[in-house]
Amino acid sequence: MVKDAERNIYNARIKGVMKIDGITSTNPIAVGDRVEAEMENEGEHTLTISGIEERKNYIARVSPHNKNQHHIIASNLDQCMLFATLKDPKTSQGFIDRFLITAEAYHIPAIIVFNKEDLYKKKEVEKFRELNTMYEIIGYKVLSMSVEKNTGMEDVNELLKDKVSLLSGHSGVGKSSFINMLFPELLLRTQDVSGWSGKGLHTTTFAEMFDLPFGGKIIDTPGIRELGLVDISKQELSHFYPEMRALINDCQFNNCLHINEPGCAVKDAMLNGKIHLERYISYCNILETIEVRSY
Ligand SMILES: Nc1nc2c(ncn2[C@@H]2O[C@H](COP(=O)(O)OP(=O)(O)OP(=O)(O)O)[C@@H](O)[C@H]2O)c(=O)[nH]1
Ligand SMILES: [Mg+2]
Ligand SMILES: [Zn+2]
Repeated sequence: MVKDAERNIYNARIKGVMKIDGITSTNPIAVGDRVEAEMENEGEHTLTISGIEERKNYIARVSPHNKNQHHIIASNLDQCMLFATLKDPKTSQGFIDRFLITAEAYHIPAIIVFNKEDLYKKKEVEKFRELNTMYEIIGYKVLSMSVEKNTGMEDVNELLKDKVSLLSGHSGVGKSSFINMLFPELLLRTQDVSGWSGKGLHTTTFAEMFDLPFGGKIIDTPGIRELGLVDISKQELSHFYPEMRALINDCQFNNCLHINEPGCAVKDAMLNGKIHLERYISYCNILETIEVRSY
């Protein structure tokens, strides 16, 4: 679907084969793209897309269907907001870190928003405090809210104002519920997570961009289960951990992976408590999942 400057919406299709950026992606056009189009049928409100404007930026992940292809999640973004929950469903720190790494790799500022704070018991309150401190210290904004109880949402809206923002996160974290709160007339489909199995349940099935009533745009996306990192080598991974990036030049070896190498400034910082142990562990876990490619 294409929206024009007057906010008319058209159904559109792509003319012929378009190759963009020389990357192999499963979707040649992504939400956020600005396109050139020709009227196909005025009465039926249909367009033919003939070109895509150069992207300011984009964010991609490994296609869940084919690990050799990229899937462009969205383009022309000012920031991305990860919606996370500590309960129903639970978002793991590993998943949060993979999201942050992806955002760093594509140079897009990331914000973490914890939703469903109304469900917190003592255990979750403590967990939130810990994660909040851990991420804020290294420079990420962290917010907490409940869409259900309408708490904490003003601070989130404040950050969205006049920006183009991507909303991402697991299925069931409340992305569409949040957007529904902003546009009560919209009635996007949301789904109850009671009896949620964690598998195959996606209420939102395609990404869609909305104009915010207070200025800016927001993109709702289908929930993602796993976030496959695109084209990041073992050697590069620590560059996408801001707290490690600052220390890398102090390592004795310039190809240090910060595991067992002597004179490693990153490991020293972890042992001295300057790098959070949980972040270091997530680094090690993600490092292990990166395949060494031979060319
Ligand atoms: N307790 C509680 N439930 C919430 C809150 N926000 C949303 N929910 C519920 O969580 C469920 C899932 O919400 P959705 O908005 O469909 O989640 P989504 O992130 O859009 O999911 P996908 O479209 O599958 O990616 C719904 O039953 C919502 O009512 C909240 O703050 N607290
Ligand atoms: Mg949804
Ligand atoms: Zn090192």
